[in-house]
Amino acid sequence: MAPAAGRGAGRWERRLYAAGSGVLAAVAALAVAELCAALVRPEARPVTAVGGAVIDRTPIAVKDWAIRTFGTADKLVLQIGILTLLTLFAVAVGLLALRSLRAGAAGAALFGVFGAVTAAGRPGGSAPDAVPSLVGGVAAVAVVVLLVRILHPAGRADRAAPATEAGGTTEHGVLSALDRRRFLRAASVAAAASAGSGLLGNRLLSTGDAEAEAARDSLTIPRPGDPAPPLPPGADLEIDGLAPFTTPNKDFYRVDTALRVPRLDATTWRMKIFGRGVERELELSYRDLLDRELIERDITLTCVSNQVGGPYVGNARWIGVALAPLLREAGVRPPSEGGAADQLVARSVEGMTLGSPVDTVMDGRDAMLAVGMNGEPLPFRNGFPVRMVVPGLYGYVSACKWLSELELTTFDDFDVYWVERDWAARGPIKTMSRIDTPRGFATIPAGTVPVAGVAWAQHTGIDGVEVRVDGGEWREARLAPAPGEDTWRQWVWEWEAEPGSHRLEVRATDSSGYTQTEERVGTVPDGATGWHSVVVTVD
Ligand SMILES: Nc1nc2c(c(=O)[nH]1)N[C@H]1C(S)=C(S)[C@@H](COP(=O)(O)O)O[C@H]1N2
Ligand SMILES: [Mo]
Repeated sequence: MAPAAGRGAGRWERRLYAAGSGVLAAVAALAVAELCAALVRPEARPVTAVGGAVIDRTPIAVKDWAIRTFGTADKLVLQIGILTLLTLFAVAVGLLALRSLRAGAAGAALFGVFGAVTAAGRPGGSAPDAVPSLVGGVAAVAVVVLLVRILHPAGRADRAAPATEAGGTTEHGVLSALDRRRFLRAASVAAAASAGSGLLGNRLLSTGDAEAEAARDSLTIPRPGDPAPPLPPGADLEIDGLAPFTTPNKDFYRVDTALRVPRLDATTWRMKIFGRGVERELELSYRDLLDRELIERDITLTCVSNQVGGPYVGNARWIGVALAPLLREAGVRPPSEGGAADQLVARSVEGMTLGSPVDTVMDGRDAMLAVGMNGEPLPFRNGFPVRMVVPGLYGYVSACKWLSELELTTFDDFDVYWVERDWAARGPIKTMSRIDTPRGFATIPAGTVPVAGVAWAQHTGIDGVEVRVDGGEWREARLAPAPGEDTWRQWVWEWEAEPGSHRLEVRATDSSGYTQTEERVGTVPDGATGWHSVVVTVD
């Protein structure tokens, strides 16, 4: 009886150690890759690259669901998911190695190759991006082979120490105290080496980040030659719970596919303008942009993924270079004047592409290459050093962050990133209104209650907002003034609230005379419609 029990326990101990070896191999791979990525570029980290590739391939419905469910944490959830899968794979590789070292090594190598191919194949990726994963793969193979060898009878056979049942070193036997010690010692060395290179890599990466931050902090955006007029008095109603007229940078929404925010160096940044109908290609540095006349405008940005009542909308005071004159300088004419290109494709450093209609960009609105946001250089997460902003177009068809080039082409010839993923090629912002206060499901005291929110119809303007209670008559809300047509407007309606459960609804009418439709459609493919409503309890 005793020997059988011992053999069973021995088998489980070996399996446990083998699984642990697999996990250690994965940790070693990521740690070594971290160090290499610090030397190549942060985007080449295997988890970042694989995560990015997953984002690129995620079906639109799933992506929409993820943004809705996890909000800005969607990327964190994705990375946790990838690490969980990697751990399972690593356990499998460790167990496989116990059966056959060669197969286990191949499994570990596969991990490296997968990361390498993914990293190099990402938009904006190149051969050097494969290096961190490849070196990580080599580390994984080494760790799994060195560790599992100790557990492995075949490994001992290699070392001319034939295993026998009597020696207790076969796959089924109990691990000898000597082997257990050797294993634990080797595992500790592997763990320590991983921790060392991981921490060093991480340190180098964060030093790079700190340097980029210091460089950004030392920049000053010149005073704009064409400043924004002061906000009309009362533009901000300053009601509790109502979104402020100007969204502070720290609260500004963020939507992009970058798992790691690019931290570019403004002093080496350059962009070019080229393509169809361009008579003189332009190449511009950050300095070149700052040396031009700068315009300053209040513009409300909105994401096409914003649900009715959603948070992906914000208003900022942008400083930048007017885009249309720049395009004219390059010899570009809009299609309405016989120009050859109808699509302006903006490309970012991470390979993202966004396409705007040339006619829209050049129709006289304040389309700009923005460098400043609310009195400071663009924050990294909002596109430092330079991004596009076009009033009236959803972000996905206009607001390219971390801009690297502008290419004139046609909608027929080129599908940009989101269009390849079933979003509409053209995305004018739909007229929308939102109730900010009272919040849905709030309990409020009876009496006079300010019902307030925001409404937007960028580049058209908001003309009226109406509120109704429990499907009753529509009541005109009071509109706060706005500096122009390109921002949202706050509104408020004083409600004599009586006890009970009530449903508040809002709808806006824009300056073209259009009143928001009640019909609810989802965000895909070109933006949500419908009236925002909240249900509240009055005590
Ligand atoms: N490089 C890059 N630019 C991008 C995106 C992106 O994924 N990558 N997302 C776009 C989308 S969908 C929107 S709504 C806006 C959001 O800008 P914000 O993050 O500054 O609010 O950026 C746009 N610009
Ligand atoms: Mo968006």
